[in-house]
This record gives sequence, C-alpha cells and structure tokens, in this order.
Amino acid sequence: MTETEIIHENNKQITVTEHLLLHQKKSPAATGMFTHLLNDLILAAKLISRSVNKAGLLDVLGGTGETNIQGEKVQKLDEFADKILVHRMERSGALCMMASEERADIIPIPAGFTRGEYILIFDPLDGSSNIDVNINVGTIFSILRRTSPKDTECTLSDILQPGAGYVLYGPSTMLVYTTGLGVHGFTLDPSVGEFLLSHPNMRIPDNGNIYSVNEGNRFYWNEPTIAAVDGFKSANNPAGKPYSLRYVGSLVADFHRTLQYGGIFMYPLDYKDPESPRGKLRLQCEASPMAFIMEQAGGAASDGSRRILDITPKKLHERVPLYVGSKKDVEYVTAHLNA
Ligand code: FDP
Repeated sequence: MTETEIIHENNKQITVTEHLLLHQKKSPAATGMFTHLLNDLILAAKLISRSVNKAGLLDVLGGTGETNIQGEKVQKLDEFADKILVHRMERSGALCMMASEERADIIPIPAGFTRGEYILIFDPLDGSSNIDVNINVGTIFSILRRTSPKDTECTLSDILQPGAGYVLYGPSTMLVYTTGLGVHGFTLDPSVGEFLLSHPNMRIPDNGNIYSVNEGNRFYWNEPTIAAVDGFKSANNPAGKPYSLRYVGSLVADFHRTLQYGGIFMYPLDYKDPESPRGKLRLQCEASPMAFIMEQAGGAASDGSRRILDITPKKLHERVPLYVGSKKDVEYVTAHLNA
C-alpha cells in the first residue's frame, strides 16, 4: 500500500506526527529536525488551545494595559500565547532565532540552548480583539530555513520557507499546515489530546461566491479598490452573480473559510494616513504564511501588484495589503488595481 493509500484508508486515525513522518520520508535529505520543530510547535498550540477554551473561566480575558509594537492593545491571552511559544521553542534545538508579532525585535536563542538552522516567525494569537466575545482566534506560523552558513549570525535575510501553518481555535481546534507537499488539516480530538487528519489535501475552488473585507474602511480606499469590491456585489465578476459578504475580523477564521469555500479575503491598501497609505497585515507573520498555504492549495495571494511570496521584507513587522483566495477572484481584484 502506498503512503497516500495508507493516509486515505485510515485518515481519521492518522495523527499529525505520523503524517509529518510520512512526509519526512519523501525528502531523503531530511534530518528529522524539521519534524521535531513542528512537534514542539504542536505541543505549544495544544497548551494555548487549552487556555483559549477556558478563557471565560480563567482570569485571562481583557487587556494587560500594555500596547505592542503595532500600537495595538495587548490582551492577556496574547501575552500568554507568546510566552508559551517562546518558552517551548527556544528549547527545541531546531531554531537559530524567532520573531513574534508581539515583540519589537527578533528573539535570539539564549546562550546555553542548542541552536539549529531554522527561524520561526509567529503571530501567537491573531484576531485577539475577538477573544473577549468568544469568537475564533488563531496562531499563525512561518518556518524559514537559514541560507547563511551555520557558524555566522542568523539574520532575517535567510528566507527559504519550508513550512507554514495556522491553528484555529474555533468550535474545534484545527491545525492546517503545508511543507510544500499540499495543505493538510487536522482536528484536535481532546479525548486523546491528538490532532487527527480530518482534511487531507485541501484545495480551493478556482473561484468562489464569497468576498470578505472590512467595508467600514471604504472611505479610506482608492477608486480601483472600491470598483473591485462593488464588482463583487454585481454580476460583473468571476461568478457572474453577486457574492455573499462574510467578515469575522479574525484573519485565521476568514482565511480558513476562504480556503474551504473559495472566494477572496482582502485587507486592502488604505489611506487612513494620506501621507503613507498601507495595508494592515504583517508580511512575515500573517501574509506570507497564508500565501504559502493558499498557493499550495491551488489559490493565489497578492499585495495588489506582486505575488506575496516574491516580496523580500525590508524590516521586521512590515505591513502589506493582502488579497488572498481563489485564483480567478484574486486576478479579478488585481486587474482592477492595475488597470
Ligand atoms: P486583530 O487586530 O483583532 O488582531 O492582524 C490582526 C487582525 O485582527 C486580523 O486577525 C484581522 O483580519 C484584522 O486584524 C481585522 O482588522 P479590522 O478590525 O481593521 O477589520
């Protein structure tokens, strides 16, 4: 029986660790370090999931009173998730550095811990402004591999991206990841504490019938953005009829729906600051991992003029506009933006 047949035969019983090991066998050069790294990350995700699930019962709701590097209010669970990830991952032995959406600078691996060749960039709890009202949040991660020699300082120009994924803390907790061999989704079975394969080989349709955007920002958009969004409400679009609008306001949730049903999620360029128009989402810990996943599922991701995966970051916490989803829907928007 082939590996794919084994997966399909027993897919409800395949754990994420078994799945990772099956994929590891397909790369003869693999040392097992990447699998080890992902396993540590999965444990951190389970710990975060446990606290998110009990959020209303523990003293973890509300803000810490602090503001992060993005100028956003830090929620207690943001801080908790960030600490869990840093604590677990600095001990993994697989990383040479990390970066978190919650921290201004890169996070070095402390002296005394084994260093590896990977870089982990994460948003510990995306959509955290939704936590207090019990709406889905998630953890997003991107795994980079250093291209510079091992005995030199690790820098953010080390940009090979062998893996990316997210954990969605929703009615059930789901892990969706790619290592460049398709996109696979796992659901946490709390009774056994394991993520089990529930969504093998996820594929997005070529076009959908849902658009997702914060239309409250319309006043700050440029004309081409308004024209594209209005197009989704007309019959002049890839589906040939008006789309439905869905917007949770939590990237992982909006992305996960888009990945499964098709359509498009957008956080367009806006002119809130007329001197410097910009997108809201962070390139390295939000747009880039989601773009990798979306392309692996057969979709597309653009900043309006460039493929997200072709953008070289100029600094940590750089923001970009994001148009991500079904190929035809993304092309439809970028055609407006570049007309
Ligand atoms: P949040 O500010 O709640 O953390 O990048 C953060 C993010 O949420 C995304 O998860 C979400 O897609 C977006 O911001 C929502 O922004 P708006 O409230 O401006 O629509």
